[in-house]
Amino acid sequence: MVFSKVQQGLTRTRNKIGHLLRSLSSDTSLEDTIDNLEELLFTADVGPLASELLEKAEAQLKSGALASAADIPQWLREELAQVLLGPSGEPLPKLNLDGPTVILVAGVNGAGKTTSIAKLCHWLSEQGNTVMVGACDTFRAAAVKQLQVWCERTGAQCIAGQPQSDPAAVAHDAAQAAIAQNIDYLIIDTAGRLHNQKNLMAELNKVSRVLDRIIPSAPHHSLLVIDATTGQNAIQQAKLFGECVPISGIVLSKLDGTAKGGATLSISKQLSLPVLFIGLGEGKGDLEVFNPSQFIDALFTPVQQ
Ligand SMILES: Nc1nc2c(ncn2[C@@H]2O[C@H](COP(=O)(O)OP(=O)(O)OP(=O)(O)O)[C@@H](O)[C@H]2O)c(=O)[nH]1
Ligand SMILES: [Mg+2]
Repeated sequence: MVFSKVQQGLTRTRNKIGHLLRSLSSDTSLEDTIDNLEELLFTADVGPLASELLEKAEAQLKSGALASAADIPQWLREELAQVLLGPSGEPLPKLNLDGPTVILVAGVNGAGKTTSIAKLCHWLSEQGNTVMVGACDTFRAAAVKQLQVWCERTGAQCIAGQPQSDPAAVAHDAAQAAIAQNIDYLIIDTAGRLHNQKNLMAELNKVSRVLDRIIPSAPHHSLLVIDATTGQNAIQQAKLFGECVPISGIVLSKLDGTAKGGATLSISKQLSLPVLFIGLGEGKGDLEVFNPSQFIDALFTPVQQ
């Protein structure tokens, strides 16, 4: 059931690389095989990982460690499984046993932060947790409203300030409210765009420091939402955000809207960060805990014609 949802979400990526995968198994000459593998890896947008895998395949075919082209698909699956980093255990463990566990959510504008927060509210409350959200994107007028609507739909409480108010002040109020009401998880929405990037990063840092002052070691999880359609640009974004808050995991949104699902592979490898969740649509239920082997199985499942 869940598996088919991931499969379905990856339809575009599977469509794009499926025929290449099949042509791999039917090739005979070494040259053709390497050529096709190269096309496949670049089409799948796996980034710098492509050259690494290609060199390895070539060496193994030449040495005989890989007997024939027909062995390549299985070999590729195994190689990719080693590259993908998923959550080790629970994706968002309750790290504060005496009070709210705080999740800070960051990312560039339009990445899917607010939608992913709605999905996380749904996911966490389905597991029996109480959830509160701090509307710290006070920069964009409509942002608070959007979050409030989602909170109504998911049953989470929303703490908001006045338009244009200091996001750190909202974070402060939200943290105090979460303690007072003995909430299990407090999720902090943040702005994706400010007047300039320096301000954005400074603000994120300030929100994070305020949270830590009120709730020990908060934020306990700092998630970076990456739009899967941005491909390799995501690496640069993650580095920038990582400089002001230590990112603990990635939420990869919009995998359903891209044929570049392969970018996932290089994102977790290049950042050495786990992908904790994947977003597969715009509804509150369109979020899955990232499972690398399930993801690879889905990627290698041909689209039924
Ligand atoms: N298809 C699809 N669309 C998504 C997904 N996640 C988010 N979106 C859409 O992407 C758009 C932007 O999402 P938001 O959640 O508003 O993004 P944001 O990062 O909060 O944006 P800002 O607040 O402007 O920084 C919306 O139209 C969402 O419906 C997903 O997993 N799949
Ligand atoms: Mg938003």
